[in-house]
Amino acid sequence: MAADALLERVAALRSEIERHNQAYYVHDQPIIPDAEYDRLFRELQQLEAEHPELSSPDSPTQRVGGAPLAEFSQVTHGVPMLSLNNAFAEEEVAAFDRRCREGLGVEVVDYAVEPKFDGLAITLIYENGIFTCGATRGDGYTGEDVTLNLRTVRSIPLRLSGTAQPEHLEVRGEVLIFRRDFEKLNQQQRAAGLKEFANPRNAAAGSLRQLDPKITAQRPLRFFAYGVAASSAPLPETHAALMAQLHSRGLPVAEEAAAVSGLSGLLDYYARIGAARDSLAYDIDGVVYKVNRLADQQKLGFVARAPRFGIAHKFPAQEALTTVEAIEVQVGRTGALTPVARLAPVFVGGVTVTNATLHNEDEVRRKDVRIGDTVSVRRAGDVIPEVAAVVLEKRPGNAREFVMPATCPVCGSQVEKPADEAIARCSGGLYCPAQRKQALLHFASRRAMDIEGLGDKLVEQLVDHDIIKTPADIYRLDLGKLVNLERMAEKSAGNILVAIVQSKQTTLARFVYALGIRNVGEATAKDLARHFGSLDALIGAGEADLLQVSDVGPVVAASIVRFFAEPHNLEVIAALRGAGLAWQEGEAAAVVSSAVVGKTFVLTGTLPTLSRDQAKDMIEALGGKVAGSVSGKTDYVVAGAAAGSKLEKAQQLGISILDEAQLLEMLKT
Ligand code: 9MJ
Repeated sequence: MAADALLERVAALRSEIERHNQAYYVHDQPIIPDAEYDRLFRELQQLEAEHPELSSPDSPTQRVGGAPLAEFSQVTHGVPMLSLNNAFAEEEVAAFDRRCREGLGVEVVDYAVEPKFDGLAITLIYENGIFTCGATRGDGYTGEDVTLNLRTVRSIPLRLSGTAQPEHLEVRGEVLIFRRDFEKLNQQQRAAGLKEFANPRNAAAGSLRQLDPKITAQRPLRFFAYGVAASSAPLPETHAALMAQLHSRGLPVAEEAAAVSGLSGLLDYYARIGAARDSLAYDIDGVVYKVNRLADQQKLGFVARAPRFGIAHKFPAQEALTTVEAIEVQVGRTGALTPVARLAPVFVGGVTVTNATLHNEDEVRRKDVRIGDTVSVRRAGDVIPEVAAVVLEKRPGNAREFVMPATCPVCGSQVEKPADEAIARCSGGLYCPAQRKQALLHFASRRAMDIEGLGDKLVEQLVDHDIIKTPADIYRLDLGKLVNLERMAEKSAGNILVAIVQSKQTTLARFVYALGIRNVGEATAKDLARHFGSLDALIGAGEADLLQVSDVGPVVAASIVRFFAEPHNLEVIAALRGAGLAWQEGEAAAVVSSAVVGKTFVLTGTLPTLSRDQAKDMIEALGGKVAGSVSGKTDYVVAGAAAGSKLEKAQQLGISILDEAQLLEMLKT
């Protein structure tokens, strides 16, 4: 490349990359996909590597610089980094507003209001628009020089945008981690066998105080500006205008910031942000009110160590310390066993919390929560409270470890936990009261036993009134038991009873599917029925036998064996057979030979005579498979009227397309 062209390209790449940083971090509106950004970045890196004479400290490639530090040096803040006073109750806010009104001699004060970021306060110094120094708050007067770490934070511009830059500008703001990035970071920590962070704030603090900037560079830190401590250029008239100016210079500011008037404006804002709190991308612990006119701020001045012109109105804490009195196990609808910490009652996030989920056994081990421990409990909005971390220093000598029970605390069936899964489950699917409603609904569903009318509401009532405990009880229902239920006319009760009787004549495949064995869906149930021919052969099958069935792998085989090993389940099956459920049994099916064996079909559009379920049943009965979407694995697409994108895709992929007549013809051969 000619020297001029090279210079031009490097400059273009630098400004292009900074533009995308801005779009992404400051305006929250990425313009190009991440991959394209990475490509530009790599191109710039390569040009700079080939031409070291072009390197420049404000190039976006220079965010991660040199070697780790031995320690941070101290920085004395030119203007102290004071914190705001806190208000918790409305009266305290009213008192603040009164002081402002009296201090300024006005009836109504105009305020700038903004979220209170729950991160770490920092200060950034820009000289002629170039980022030169960044420091933590420390004790407010002296902090630590974390410039190298802050250079790695992509939402902090290394060079401010716009033309006229003040010679000296000192920006104040907060470094934090977005909640979704925090979840990802903890997943990575977990995968690497490292300790997880208790919350985004701790993660941000730990990341900012790394002596090796390369580590900080891997952490998803963000920055938001909320003030200016010093500027060599004149400032705008109001705080709101000042924030807009920082934004135009490329610094991220809170989108939720607003301007309001008087006490009612403050309290409305508090309520509005409080309601939106859980949907924000980051944690906040309150809102901040500042007198909007900067001249008025000056006039009000400071008391002790805090400005008089502003106050932080805090939300109720979302984390609090308490003790674990017991760890019990709850059984969910699907049989999942969840350890739950029973806590000494504690007030968190505006409510009293007495339980917190521990998710699963691995989580209990990872967090090392023991009975008797002091823990910090976290609650975010409507989310179930969880144990965030253990305070190890407070662990009593007699703290006890949690042991997952070997049998279900609800029904006594064996608990199963496949080695590669985190969740332990009750294996008494057909019998366990905790799983009853779910099991019954599945049993009666259309593609299982197909009992029309036995839906949510009815199952709910039948179980709650103790009329039905297991699917076998369905076949003991009579008119007398049904008509006493809410909203159950004699006619519909009659219809349901007819549907129940009709369901007795079924197929082995439907019956196996209806049992609700974990990992056994409709297709597997069909394969099992075809392979074993009879229920007893299936019940007696060992894992090795099951692995012979097409598409049955070790996980499915293990869950089938466990299901039939549970005596409670066998009792229910015996009762169902006793109730007269019947299906055609036979020898293990000989390998069927038909034109559709092993072929994958996709159905689309409306066929002239067959319903979609009918076509599916026919194809599957003859050994074909029916898939939901068209892919390279599709052999045939059966298209009816108003077929849409699936047909188009099939045409693109050159897949054979059949109409109903051709399908029927094929099924015959
Ligand atoms: C936070 N933490 O969000 C201030 N803050 O202003 C906001 N903190 C502050 N303003 C003066 N939004 C001192 C501290």
